[in-house]
Amino acid sequence: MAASVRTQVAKAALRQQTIELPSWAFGNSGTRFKVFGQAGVPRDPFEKLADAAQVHRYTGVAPRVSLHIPWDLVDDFGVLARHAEDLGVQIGMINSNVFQDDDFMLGSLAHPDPRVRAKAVDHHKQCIDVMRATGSKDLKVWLSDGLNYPGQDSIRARQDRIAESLSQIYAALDDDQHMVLEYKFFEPAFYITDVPDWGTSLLHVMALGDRAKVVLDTGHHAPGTNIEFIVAQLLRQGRLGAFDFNSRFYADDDLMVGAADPFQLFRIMHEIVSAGAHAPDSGVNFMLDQCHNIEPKIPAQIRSVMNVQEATAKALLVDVEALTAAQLSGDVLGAHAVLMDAYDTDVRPLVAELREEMGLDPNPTAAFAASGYAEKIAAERVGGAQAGWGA
Ligand code: AOS
Ligand code: ZN
Ligand code: ZN
Repeated sequence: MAASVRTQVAKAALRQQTIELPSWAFGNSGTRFKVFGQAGVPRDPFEKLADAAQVHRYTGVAPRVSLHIPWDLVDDFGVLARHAEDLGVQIGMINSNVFQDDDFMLGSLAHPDPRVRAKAVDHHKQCIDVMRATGSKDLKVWLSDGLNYPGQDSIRARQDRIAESLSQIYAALDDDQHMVLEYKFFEPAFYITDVPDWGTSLLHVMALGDRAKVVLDTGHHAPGTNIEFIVAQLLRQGRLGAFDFNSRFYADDDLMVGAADPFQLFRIMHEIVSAGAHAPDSGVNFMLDQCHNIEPKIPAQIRSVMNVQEATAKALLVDVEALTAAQLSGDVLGAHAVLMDAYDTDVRPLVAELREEMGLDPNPTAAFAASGYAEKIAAERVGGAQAGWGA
């Protein structure tokens, strides 16, 4: 394929790709040391959606917003969904929260007490009701369940309890609803996390059925983990349901995707593109899971969307014929060079051109800054809410 044709194919694919935003990225967040409040942050889920809609307005590729329950609890979710539509966005995945209730100190779906497990299962059923009310088709489960001390509980019994609890949740889904199970190697538990890795998540979702898949949060691995290998394996099984994109330098840092290691993001997107999983019907949801503790939140989300888009553009520019030929002939350096040529391409003109073709400003960051929206919300909103996380 000629380079010019590849560019056109890349643009067509980028027009189709969508990136989902987390509602919690727009609220105040921080570390356990301090939450620095920002002027103009949303006071309720309606305002979070309004801010998220700004990101879509200037990037054109972020039309969905994930909710977190109960952080985004409202009286009438139908009204919230209509509000989203009025703003030009939709409600995306519904994230459950079984990590902020005193009852869950020793776990939720893995808790030794059947009463607490039932309470955790019930919370997921409430989330499924929210999905019905908002039209969301995806339930996202992340469990903080784990142990701090050897001997604290039975490792195997906890896996059995999780399997049983998950099967009750899965059974409560409608036929057109799906669930995804996220893994994380540590924190808040430090000795064992009950769903610590992709293998454990995969075993659980495979036991549930076809409508259960794995969520890969890029910040949830030990340093040095080869994430693109995990992506490739999950894609082979048809079980990569979603990404929680972010960057890490140390642990679950939740910094902007592509900030710490843009090359890793490119390698991940290369696996995605090689498998055709960037297509809208591939079943992979490209989500952000980030907190913006010290930087302005809407511009940070805009930048993150652009980072994913640029990594995808580079992956789409890989000369597949040349790469395959080099790989099959054992040309190690030739194959590597083909990949690096794509990575080293400055794709900013390409995505700027794409935005103009989509009727958008080629520079979303500048366009948002010029819009006066940040000043407007700072003046209008007083007493913005905390994201619910990181206090
Ligand atoms: C927690 O570490 C996970 O990343 C979850 O996805 C969590 O629900 C999300 O980060 C909200 O803070
Ligand atoms: Zn996550
Ligand atoms: Zn996380």
